[in-house]
Amino acid sequence: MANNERTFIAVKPKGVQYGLVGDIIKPFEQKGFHLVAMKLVQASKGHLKQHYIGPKDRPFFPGLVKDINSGPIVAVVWEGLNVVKTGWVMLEETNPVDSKAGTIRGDFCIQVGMNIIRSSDSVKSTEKEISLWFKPEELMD
Ligand code: FUP
Repeated sequence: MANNERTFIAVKPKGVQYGLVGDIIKPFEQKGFHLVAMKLVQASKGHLKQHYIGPKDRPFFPGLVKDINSGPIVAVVWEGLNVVKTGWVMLEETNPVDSKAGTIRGDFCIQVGMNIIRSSDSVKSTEKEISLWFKPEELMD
């Protein structure tokens, strides 16, 4: 069991603009995960293209990059047992229409293009995402 598993989450610009940062961070703190790093950052389009490699050929990709480039995001790293999978359960489905009430996307958003939060979906992708957004010295033990 890896108690030091880490995940990367990002509150997207709309979540920051609508004052939802506290509501999105709180469930992770309450759950008992450890905060390892957090910052408000304006992502460049180049940086976002490196981050979103999976959907880069999808029709919604230009709109996705434009949206996340439209203002600062809050980038956060959490650590704890099974945090990647548990984080996904707490967020719920990519499309909020499929997300249950009581989850972050189930409670705070309606449209897939405005789903207010991003989370790593595997232990492998989380390592890449954390190193893309944070320098090693920004991560606390
Ligand atoms: P997720 O891993 O939940 O961020 O979801 P994906 O990697 O599948 O999609 C990345 C982002 O693209 C989602 F957060 C929302 C956006 N998206 C759309 O805007 N339209 C779609 O049809 C699918 C995804």
